[in-house]
Amino acid sequence: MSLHGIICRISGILAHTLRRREGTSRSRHAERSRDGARTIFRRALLVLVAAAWQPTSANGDYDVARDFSVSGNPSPPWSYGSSATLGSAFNVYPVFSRGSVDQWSFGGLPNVWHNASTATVQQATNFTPPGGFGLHPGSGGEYSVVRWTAPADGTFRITGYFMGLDSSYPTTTDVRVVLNNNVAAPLFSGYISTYNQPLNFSFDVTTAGGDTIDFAVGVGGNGFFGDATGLAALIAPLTPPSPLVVTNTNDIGTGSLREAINFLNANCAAPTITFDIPGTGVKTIHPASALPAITCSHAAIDGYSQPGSSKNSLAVGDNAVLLIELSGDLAGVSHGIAINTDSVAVSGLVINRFSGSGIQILAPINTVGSVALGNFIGTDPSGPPAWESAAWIPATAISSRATWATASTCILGT
Ligand SMILES: [Ca+2]
Repeated sequence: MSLHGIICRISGILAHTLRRREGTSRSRHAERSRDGARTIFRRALLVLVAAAWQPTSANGDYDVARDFSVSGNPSPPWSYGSSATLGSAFNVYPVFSRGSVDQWSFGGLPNVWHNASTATVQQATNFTPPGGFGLHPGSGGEYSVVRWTAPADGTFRITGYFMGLDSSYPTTTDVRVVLNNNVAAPLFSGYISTYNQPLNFSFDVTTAGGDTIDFAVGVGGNGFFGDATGLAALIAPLTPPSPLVVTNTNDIGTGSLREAINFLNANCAAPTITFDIPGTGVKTIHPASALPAITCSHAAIDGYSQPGSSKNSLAVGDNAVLLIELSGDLAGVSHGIAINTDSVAVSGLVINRFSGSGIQILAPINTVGSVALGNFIGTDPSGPPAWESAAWIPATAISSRATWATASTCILGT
């Protein structure tokens, strides 16, 4: 084949294949859009609910007010208690009482409480909103503390606020969020000197199982005077990035394409590799050796998942934006993407400079069903025609051992 031969073809059969696949893709896209809308709605609802201090359903997170225990203390992962000074021994409240609010204490102050009703509860000059949680320090300067003990290793996003509940004085307290009693370097510290004005906090914490996070309220600079303090705290696990998402251009390691292919081959139940590499412009991956062959049937590598990418929308010509480039300049004797199974889709990639094929089928002859859609193979990311004089065109762009659908794939040097 001529090195200057250009194939940008859409055959009837292949276009039919593309329409079928894109039809499926549109359906999936619609599903994703609906799922996205549902997720946004749920998050918005959660924010509204949290802001109103209303209980929410458990979904793997922890909410100091929603999870309030009326049956025991500790009530893992939460425990309610006090320390004589900030960071000193934590003593669990043994006494539960139920009045206009539910509370744990030693029989007086300090204490913690929860308003389980749907109305604001007034106690003297203190107002606890519906569903609200509060802490009051002791007359001897004791801190009132609610402690969360990490049930397992993990990374969590902790959001919420302290808020003065005393409408008259108003509330005057010092507040802390402390990891493992490290009071010298609290996760958060502040001072309350207002009524009904939230003092917000938000941070991410990586914990080992058994680590403690204390939310502590002291009497403030003016002593035991006007100290009712509300607390909203949501501790939500952060989902680690999927190993199938390529997040950098490294050759090896977490977030690399090589690691994603290895994970894909070991976990064929979820076989789509996507890209989310930070920053704008083309992201070029330079494998230092051959990438592992794909061995999962129905796997996919979707270069169009990279933010900013877009598929060709023209019937003639090509306006696709491809931002993931796979360059074989450092790969030695190697193909770009090697496939040793059936029914693999490769789309949205620029593949060039490999000594072998851009995409190579290793599966037996006549293995049916693999698809290459919207790739530039043997070109630079600008596609035709700028790459025509490039000197690094592979001898074979796509091997032909299997049946291929190559709709909208531009190939140089086949
Ligand atoms: Ca005070």
